[in-house]
Amino acid sequence: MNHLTEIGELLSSPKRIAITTHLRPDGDAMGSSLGLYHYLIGQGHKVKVVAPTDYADFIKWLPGTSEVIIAPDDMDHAKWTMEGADLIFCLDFNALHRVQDLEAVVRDSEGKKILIDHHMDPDGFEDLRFWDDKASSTAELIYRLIDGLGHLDQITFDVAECLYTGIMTDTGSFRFTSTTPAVHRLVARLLETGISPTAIYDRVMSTSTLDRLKFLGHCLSERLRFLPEYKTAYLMVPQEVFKAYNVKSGDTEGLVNYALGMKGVNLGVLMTVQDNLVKMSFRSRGGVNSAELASNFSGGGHFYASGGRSNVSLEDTEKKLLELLEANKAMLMLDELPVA
Ligand SMILES: [Mn+2]
Repeated sequence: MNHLTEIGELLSSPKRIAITTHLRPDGDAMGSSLGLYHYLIGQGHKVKVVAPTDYADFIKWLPGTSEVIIAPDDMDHAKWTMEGADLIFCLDFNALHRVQDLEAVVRDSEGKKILIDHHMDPDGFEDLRFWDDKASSTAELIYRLIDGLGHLDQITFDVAECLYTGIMTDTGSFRFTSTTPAVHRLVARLLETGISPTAIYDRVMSTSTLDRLKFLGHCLSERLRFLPEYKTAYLMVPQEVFKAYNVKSGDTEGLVNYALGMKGVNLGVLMTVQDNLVKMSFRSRGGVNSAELASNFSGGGHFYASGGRSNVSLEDTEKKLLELLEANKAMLMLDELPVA
């Protein structure tokens, strides 16, 4: 049940609005947040975007990025913004712990919480929602919201650059199964504002450093295992590898897709050690439900893309993963048509 009408009513008079998203914001988190920001500013609202943590340089060119409050750098400002907001838009996450240190201040704020998201099973902290787990991205939902409010003519160049970036990054450059005809139609509408797909792709994707490419080479040659009996490939990357190649956690972005990209693989898994936790990413195809697999590691997400974490060692996490593969062998070996 979505609340387009109620959201439209709330936005029909000027409001103080905070927009927030999940920690370590990705292209969709920042693209949807800043796209909504530019639209709401254009409607005469007072708007601030608050990111719970800093985000990668490859999205720091987005229009409006210099106005974003990064909570750990300016916690007081982040807190007043939440406390003084009439409305708090919560974008691209389904559970309030995803805003990390902002969790209490968002929960306790008297502002109405409006969830806009495409992850499975939101935990229900919000007052109003605009949610669809079949949407390619939260940026697509922002477009649909603007369209639903009858404001497609308000999609400016800045709004379009932000939303395009969100959709492009969350669809793996328009190749995931969520890339529907409707997505291409709305992207066509974004391109009509004059934005350049070539320039945006280059700013976001053509950003490798020599260290990062060598790190990738090491991971693929030394850290990749293929288990044809489970149609699974996985990468395990211990902390010392990050140090040896002088790379950061954000540099694992996209690594898991190499595992899924192998012929005969229905499930790709990446395990890295970060902040004394094993972080896990799952990517799947066919009938393999990554979110269900990730739920065994305190995680979840989408049918074909999800994440989890484990607080035992990398080796013990691997053991647990192997048991899980054995228990789900029937699902992993299926080659049926996509069900989501
Ligand atoms: Mn997203």
